[in-house]
Amino acid sequence: MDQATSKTSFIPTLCRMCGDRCAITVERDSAGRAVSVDAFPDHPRNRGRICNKAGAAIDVANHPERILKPLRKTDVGWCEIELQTALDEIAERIDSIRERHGAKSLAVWKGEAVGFNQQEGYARRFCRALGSPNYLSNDSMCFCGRYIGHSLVYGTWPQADFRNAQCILVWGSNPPASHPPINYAIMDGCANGAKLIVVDPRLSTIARQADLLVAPRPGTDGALAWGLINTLIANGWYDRDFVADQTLGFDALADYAAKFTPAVVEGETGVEAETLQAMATMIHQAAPRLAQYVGCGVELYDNGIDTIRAIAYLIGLSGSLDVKGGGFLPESLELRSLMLEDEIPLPGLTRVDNDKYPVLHDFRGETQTIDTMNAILTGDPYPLKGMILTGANPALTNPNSPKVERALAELELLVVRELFMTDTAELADYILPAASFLERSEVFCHSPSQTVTLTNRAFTIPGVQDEYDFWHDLAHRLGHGEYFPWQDEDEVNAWLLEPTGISVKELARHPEGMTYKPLRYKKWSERPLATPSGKVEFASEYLQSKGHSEIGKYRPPYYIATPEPDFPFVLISGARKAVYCHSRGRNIPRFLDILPGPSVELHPDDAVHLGVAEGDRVVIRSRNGQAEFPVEVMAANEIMPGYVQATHGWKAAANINLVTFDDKPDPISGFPTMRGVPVRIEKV
Ligand SMILES: Nc1nc2c(c(=O)[nH]1)N[C@H]1C(S)=C(S)[C@@H](COP(=O)(O)OP(=O)(O)OC[C@H]3O[C@@H](n4cnc5c(=O)[nH]c(N)nc54)[C@H](O)[C@@H]3O)O[C@H]1N2
Ligand SMILES: Nc1nc2c(c(=O)[nH]1)N[C@H]1C(S)=C(S)[C@@H](COP(=O)(O)OP(=O)(O)OC[C@H]3O[C@@H](n4cnc5c(=O)[nH]c(N)nc54)[C@H](O)[C@@H]3O)O[C@H]1N2
Ligand code: SF4
Ligand SMILES: [Mo]
Repeated sequence: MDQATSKTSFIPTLCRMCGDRCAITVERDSAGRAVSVDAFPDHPRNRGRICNKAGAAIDVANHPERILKPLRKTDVGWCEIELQTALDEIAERIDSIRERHGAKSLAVWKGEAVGFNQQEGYARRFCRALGSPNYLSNDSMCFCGRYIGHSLVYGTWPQADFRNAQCILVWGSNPPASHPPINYAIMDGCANGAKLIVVDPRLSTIARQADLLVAPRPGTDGALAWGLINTLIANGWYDRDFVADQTLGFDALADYAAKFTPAVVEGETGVEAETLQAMATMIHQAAPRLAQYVGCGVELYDNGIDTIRAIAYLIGLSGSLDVKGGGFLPESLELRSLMLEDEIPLPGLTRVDNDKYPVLHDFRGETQTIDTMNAILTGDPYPLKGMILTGANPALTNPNSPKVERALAELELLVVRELFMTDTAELADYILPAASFLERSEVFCHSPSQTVTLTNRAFTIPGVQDEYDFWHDLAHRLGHGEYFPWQDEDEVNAWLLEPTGISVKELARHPEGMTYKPLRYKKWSERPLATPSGKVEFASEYLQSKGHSEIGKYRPPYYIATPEPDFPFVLISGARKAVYCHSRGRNIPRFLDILPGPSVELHPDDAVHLGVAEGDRVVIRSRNGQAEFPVEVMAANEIMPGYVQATHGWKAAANINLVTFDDKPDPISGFPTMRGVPVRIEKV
């Protein structure tokens, strides 16, 4: 490692062991090695707290299994090659594919490890410069379901102001495991007097803290939300002035909601009338200080977007849009954009998912990865031949893993940028060593606090490229150098910041983050929202024009609508465990000490019926495939009978995505059915 100095130094930066980007300080020893991580004391994101994943950034960066040289696949296995040779060969092969099949036959895929902001911006920029509409990412099954659901109603996703709330309502999220800084804010809110309602069919960590725990049948949250809407409207417990002045479609909403009587809600969700009433009362008493957060628990069902829309309506009805303690509408910093959408419009190009999800395309400008696998295998609507993939491991994280592996193996060229040899990297023609987050620098905005922070390189490794250097070098080889004119990431940072009046130097002096705009509320009273009408859209003409329902109507999830008698259990997959981020971290000893292996969570009565005890192995089988897990027998109140939970990210037979569905998508977003999967459980 370079940058050796004669003494120890401390570098403030933001953690990227998960997407939350808490402020940390990295200690670097006199040899230039990163040796420890601590919390940075006062950044609004984490306020001096970090989770136990942060320290392992060092283990990742210094890991003996890290890939430090480019690898080319040959008939006799992997062979190390020089970086310049690898880039030359890759450029040549991309050129050849482009000549034969057109630029659209090439795709770029960014994964969760390089998601949001600048690193994602480079990948999108490169794809655009190449002239391909096929930018892909993990976001076509993560987060943008929630983003789209809320944006259809409010033009963006309102950010819950937990610390100032009087009622905090969490749907399908377990922040102590998944988003520790959100958990800190929720706990602060509760300490300030807020009541906490958690909606989760499992007794998650946050559910244990709840003042009111609501446990609907998985996938039925939409019916619960409509029951709440009905109760609020029937009692007159909604903000009449806000609704009259700022919203469209209230009558349609009220009409549809009237069907969701307490009896109907109980029949559909299993939630009793008193609980529904208690929930509505707590919302009413706290309004407008209702801070609502929706997690990915409700997203990966085939009714996800409409469920999220129904839940989102509660913000507008309770008048909590953009008020203190409610759903805040952050203002952004006018950074330059890396996207190239205006410069290179790509008219007339169909995406490889056959333009099946125009709403996903309009809101996120990306192709659905699930359909991309089909397109690679069938050549329909056109051949997809080459892919560059960075920061993702879809062979374990996308549904129907065997198909994903077949499709990626079918490509004429697959380039994977990685830190480690993964199941996806194994399928590549070239593996390029990627810099970890400690080896790069970017400008990062934390929108709920409206602060901007510069992340700092703690060290670099010769021959290991950061994301920018890679896209830059490849673009120059392919004749698109004009779009990557900056020498390095420092120059990119300066270019991005230029219109803001904040300089890199100034930003570097503020590792605690700089407030770029003071927080202001009720901005809807001054200017239109970013919806087509400028109003809150309970009913969306836009969505209707795309062939979907104008309001977020409830449809039962797949497993209720289409029972599969041979598969009597229902699988919920993917509940986050505190240490592992998706498929990462299984090579980190300190994580394995905390959680040594996979498990499937089972109700004790189900364990008795199946004749299995803690630690016994079971096969989880769906009509799609099977996986094998050791049993974890839960307490009777921790999971519902008939439902099982297994977290994704484990390899080989314990890969739960051998079982999940890629063929029952949400019709609006194309999100796959990773929860609510009918399965059979058999003792091994
Ligand atoms: N440690 C760790 N942290 C992570 C990640 C990780 O892999 N590991 N991944 C990151 C990413 S990319 C994401 S998207 C986030 C996700 O983070 P969250 O959105 O907080 O998701 P989870 O923590 O999985 O919690 C989902 C909860 O939803 C519940 N659930 C399942 N089905 C339903 C349902 O039908 N209705 C309701 N109401 N609840 C349901 C589950 O029981 C579970 O408790 O986490 C991020 N943070
Ligand atoms: N069954 C089921 N499956 C799921 C989910 C679920 O709930 N249930 N959740 C889904 C969700 S929400 C998401 S976001 C996806 C995530 O799925 P992926 O995007 O595939 O995320 P990871 O598995 O974390 O893969 C990240 C890869 O990037 C590598 N990496 C780490 N740091 C860097 C870096 O700095 N640069 C580069 N180039 N590479 C790096 C890691 O070694 C790792 O192999 O999984 C989804 N899969
Ligand atoms: S929650 Fe933990 S892993 Fe995620 S950014 Fe914060 S410290 Fe890092
Ligand atoms: Mo995600």
